[in-house]
Amino acid sequence: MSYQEQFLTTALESNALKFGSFTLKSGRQSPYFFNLGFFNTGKLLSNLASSYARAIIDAGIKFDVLFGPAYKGIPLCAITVAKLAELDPENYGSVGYAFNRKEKKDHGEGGSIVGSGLQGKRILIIDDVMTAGTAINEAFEIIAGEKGNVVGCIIALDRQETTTSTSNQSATQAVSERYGIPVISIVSLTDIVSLLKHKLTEEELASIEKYRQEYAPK
Ligand code: OMP
Repeated sequence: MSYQEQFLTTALESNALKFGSFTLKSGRQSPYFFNLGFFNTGKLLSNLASSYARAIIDAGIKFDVLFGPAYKGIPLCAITVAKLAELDPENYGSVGYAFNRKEKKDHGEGGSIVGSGLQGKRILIIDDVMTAGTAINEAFEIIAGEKGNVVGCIIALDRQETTTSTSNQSATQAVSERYGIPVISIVSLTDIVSLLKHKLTEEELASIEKYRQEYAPK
């Protein structure tokens, strides 16, 4: 079984991937929802970290710091950087990790970044899901403020949706083009449909197809 299939099977079993009717941050009404918060045990987190690490290693991206935007990115950068060091110590053993505080601290060391410094470093952003690309743009602003250099993004799920109804690019393609960087994912909506085809009902597949026609790049 590929790591993508393993990841999706675990997502289904843990209820991280659900089918029904969900209102997204963008206001869209989606027939499926992916909640990475359901990877909430040591075993599930280890599986999640392996999937992120495998996707990063496969893409061959070279970077100095893995940055996880608060709050959801915080455990993601920590578990993934540890797994990268375990799977490929030669190439990734010295990679750092960092995350931002939502509230600025005015005592101790101060500042809003915890972990490795970002200045002058090659940064890979790690996040959960990309729909319209709003969340990831905030991460770019934080890193630019710290004078870091973003060299890529890794997400768990690329929903392959456009940012606007008239756009002919998905949000990940738009981010990739805007910043001139690769945006990689463990899985995409295409993978959900192809790898879970036999585990989904006809109805679920039909509603995903309908949704896709509405929000996929034209
Ligand atoms: P964008 O900021 O529009 O790219 O949406 C991404 C964010 O939406 C994620 O960081 C989540 O907070 C949330 N989300 C999910 O977690 N899973 C989904 O399947 C869909 C969304 C969403 O609301 O679009």
